[in-house]
Amino acid sequence: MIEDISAARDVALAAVAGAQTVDLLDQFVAEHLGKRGPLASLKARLGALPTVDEKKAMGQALNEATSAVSAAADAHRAVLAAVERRAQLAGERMDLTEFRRPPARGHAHLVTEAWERLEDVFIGLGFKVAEGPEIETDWYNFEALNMPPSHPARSMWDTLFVEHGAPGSTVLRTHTSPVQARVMTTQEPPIYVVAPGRVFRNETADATHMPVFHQIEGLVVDRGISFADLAGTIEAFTRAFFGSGFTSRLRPSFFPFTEPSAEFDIRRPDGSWLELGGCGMVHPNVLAACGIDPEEWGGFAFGFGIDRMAKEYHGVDDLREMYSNDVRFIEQF
Ligand code: FA5
Repeated sequence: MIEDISAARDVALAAVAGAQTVDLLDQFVAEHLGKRGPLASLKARLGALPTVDEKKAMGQALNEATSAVSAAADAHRAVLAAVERRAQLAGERMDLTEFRRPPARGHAHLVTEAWERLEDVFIGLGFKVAEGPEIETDWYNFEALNMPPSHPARSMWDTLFVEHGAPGSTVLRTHTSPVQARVMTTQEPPIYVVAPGRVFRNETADATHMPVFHQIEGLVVDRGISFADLAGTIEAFTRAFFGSGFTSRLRPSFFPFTEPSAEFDIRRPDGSWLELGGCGMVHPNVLAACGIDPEEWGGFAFGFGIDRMAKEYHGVDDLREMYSNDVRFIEQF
């Protein structure tokens, strides 16, 4: 009988070891260790054994065989369960690579970036930042700047009027120069300010003109200020903003609020010139209109286009591109 028990145990162990799934394993365990299994039928034969010792020995052999098969089944079940769990996880895995891409980050508008860099450069040169309203009175936009009503120079700016107050008394500011007057009427010299801001003109958009654009104004009022200070400031700013390969020049020009007046151009490393803005020594009439004694104080002012600077800085061909909001264009910067 002991051989029968060993044989039944070996068959059961082989079946358990060969099971490929937990289900099959359970089925084999039930078959081999169950009530109708080979070990159970051997147990039924115990009663027929002649001696108590034999019954005891065979009973013990049967128990050991059953325990061995159970232990082998438990061990194999743990292995199969782990394999099945891994397969299940692999099957349920979701492809989340799309979400692992870093989210696309935007950036400030090219003009805003230029505006902020300009402020940084001028703050580095010792200037403070001032601002004024976009809707201005005729007085600040023109009259304080040495352009009395019906002065012909007013036609230098294609003015947009706002229906407010007396006809023609309120305008969308055509330049940032009114901030000069706002600063001079509220601050005591010495004054060193820049005033970046949005300005408006009744102009048709083209490659170098927008009806809404941005300027930065500079104003210095102090004792003993000369034209050389103006030229030096423009040169220092040009190199700080564009780099040392760039330089500047001044050409005689006319603005009612500066005397003498000039336009300034930036020379690119390839030798070509870009017209950037106007400048000059603050006109004594402007100082006087703002309550500053022109006998004691003098100064210079300048104003130039931020949009054109940003266009130049980034090598953009057409100002209108910068306002098209076309992602294919924006993503290049
Ligand atoms: C003025 O506006 C004067 N206020 C500048 C000034 C300030 C002179 C202080 C003296 C003292 P002007 O109209 O030329 O000047 O404009 C100055 C700059 O603004 C131009 O050189 C150009 O760079 C920019 N600009 C003018 N019109 C436009 C436009 N439609 N679109 C984009 N940029 C423009």
